[in-house]
Amino acid sequence: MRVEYPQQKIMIVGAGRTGIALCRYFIGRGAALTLSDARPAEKITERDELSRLGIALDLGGHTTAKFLASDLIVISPGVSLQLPALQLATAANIPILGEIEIACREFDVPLIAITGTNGKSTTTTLLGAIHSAWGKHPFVGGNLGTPLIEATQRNEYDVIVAEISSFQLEAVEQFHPRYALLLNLSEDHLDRYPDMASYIAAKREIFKRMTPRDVAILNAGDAHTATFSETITARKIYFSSQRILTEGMSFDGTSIIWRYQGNEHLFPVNELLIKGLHNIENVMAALIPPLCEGCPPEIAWQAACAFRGLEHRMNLVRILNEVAWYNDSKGTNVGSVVKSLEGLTPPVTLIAGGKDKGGDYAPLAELIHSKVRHLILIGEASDRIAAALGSLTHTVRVPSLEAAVTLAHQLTEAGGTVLLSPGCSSFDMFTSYAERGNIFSAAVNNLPGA
Ligand code: UMA
Ligand code: ADP
Repeated sequence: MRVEYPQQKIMIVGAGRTGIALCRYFIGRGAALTLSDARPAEKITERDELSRLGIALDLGGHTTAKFLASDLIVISPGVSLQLPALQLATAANIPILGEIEIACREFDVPLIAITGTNGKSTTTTLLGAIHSAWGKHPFVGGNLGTPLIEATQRNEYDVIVAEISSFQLEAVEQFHPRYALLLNLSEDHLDRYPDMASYIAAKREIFKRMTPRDVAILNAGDAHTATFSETITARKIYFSSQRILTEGMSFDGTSIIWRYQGNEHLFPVNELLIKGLHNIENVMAALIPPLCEGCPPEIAWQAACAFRGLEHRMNLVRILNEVAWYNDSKGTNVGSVVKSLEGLTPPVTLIAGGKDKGGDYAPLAELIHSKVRHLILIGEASDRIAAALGSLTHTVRVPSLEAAVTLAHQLTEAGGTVLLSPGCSSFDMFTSYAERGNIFSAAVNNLPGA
C-alpha cells in the first residue's frame, strides 16, 4: 500500500545507505525533506544529487532547531535515540521512527524478520535461497546490506526476508512480521546500550505486535530467550540443537528432525556444505517458515545443502606450510568467536581485537586456555582483551593487521591454525568487517609460498 506524506516536514537523520535510500523513497510522496548528518558536506558524495532533488541539507552536525521544526524524524540504524537533538525532539513530542517502520507500512506481502546476536546474515540468506528455489521472488536485505526501504520501490516481491538488528527495532510502532526468528542472544553492542537488559528489550520489540496468527521461531536452548518467551503472543515454534523436541525442529547428532502437525521429516546434515553446530541451528531456523507455508521439504533441503556460506565467516583463505588460515572477520562479538574456536582443533593462533563494544571477554577464557597457543591483539580493544585473557596464553600486541599476519606466520607451527576472529567491530581501523577481512586475506595470500 503506497503511503503519502503530504505537506509533512520530514527530517532524515544519517546519510549512509539507509538515509540515502530514505531520501529516494520520500521523493514524490508530498513531503518537504531535510537530510542531516554529523559528517561535513565534502564527505557526503551524493550531496549534489540530493540538492538537485530539492532536499535541504543539514551537514557537519545536527541542528536542533531544524529537528524541532519537523513533523516527523526518520532515523538510520546507526543513529542513537540518545543524540541530544533527538532527545529534545522526543521531549517536544515529535514522532521519531526508524526506517523499517516506514518500510513495513507499505508491505502487502508476508514479512519474515530475522534477528539474534549471531547467525542473522547466514539465516537470512538461507531463507532467501530456499524461497528462490521454491519459485518465489523474495526481497532479501535489511541489516544484511540493502536497506529494507528499497523493498518498497519494486512490485516484484512476493515475500520480504529481512535481517533486523536491535538498532533498527528501537523506533518502531507498527512493525509486525508474519514470522519472526530470534536465533540467540549474547552480549553485544554494549557501547550503544547501558546494559544487556536494554539490548534484549530492543530485540523483543520484534514480537510486540504479533498475534496468534503469526509465528515466533525461538531457540529452545537460549537462556535469555527463555526469560521472556512466555510473554510472546504469537504461536511459537522452537528449534533445538541440544535436545529432541516433540514438536518443532531438533538435531539428533546426525539428522535434523522436523516434527509438525503429526508429520515427521529427517534431513541428514552430512549433506550440508556449511559446517558447525551453529550453522545447523541457522539451517533449522531457516527451514521453519517455508516448511510451514507448504514448501516441499526436498526443495527446501536441496537449497540449504547448496548454500556455501557467506564471505568473512570462517572462510579458509589458504593452507601454507600445513597451517590453515581462516578469515572470520564477521566474528564481531565474543559469542561468535566462541563458536568459531569451538569448531577448531588446537593449536590455534588467534588474531583478535578492534573497536571495543564494552562487553565481557571472560566467556572466551576456557577456549583460550585449551586451544589458543598464541593470542595476537590489534586495535583499541587490545588492552581490555589483554587484561581479561593475556595471562592464559602467549599474548602479543601489534600495531596493524598486516603485522599480525606476519607474526602469526612466524609463530604458528605446522598442523596449527591461524584464525582472524576479532570479537570486536572494525571501525577503529577499517571501514567495515568486509574491508578488514579482505585486507587479512590479501596479507595471507602475499605470504611467501612454501
Ligand atoms: N550519523 C549521524 N549521526 C549519528 C550517527 C551516525 O549523522 O549520531 C551518520 C554517519 O555520519 C553516517 C550515517 O549516519 O553518514 C550512517 O548511518 P548508519 O550507521 O545507520 O549506516 P547505514 O549506511 O545506513 O547502514 C545501516 C546499518 N548500519 C548500522 O546499523 C550501524 C547497516 O548495518 C545496514 O546494513 C544498513 O543500514 C542497511 O540496512 C551494518 C552494521 O554494522 C552492517 N549493523 C550492526 C551489526 O550488524 O552488528 C547492527
Ligand atoms: P550476524 O549477521 O548475526 O552477524 P552471521 O551469519 O554473519 O551473523 O555470522 C557471523 C558469525 O557469527 C559467524 O562467523 C559465526 O562465528 C557466528 N555465528 C553464526 N551463526 C551463529 C549461531 N547460530 N550461533 C552463534 N554464533 C553464530
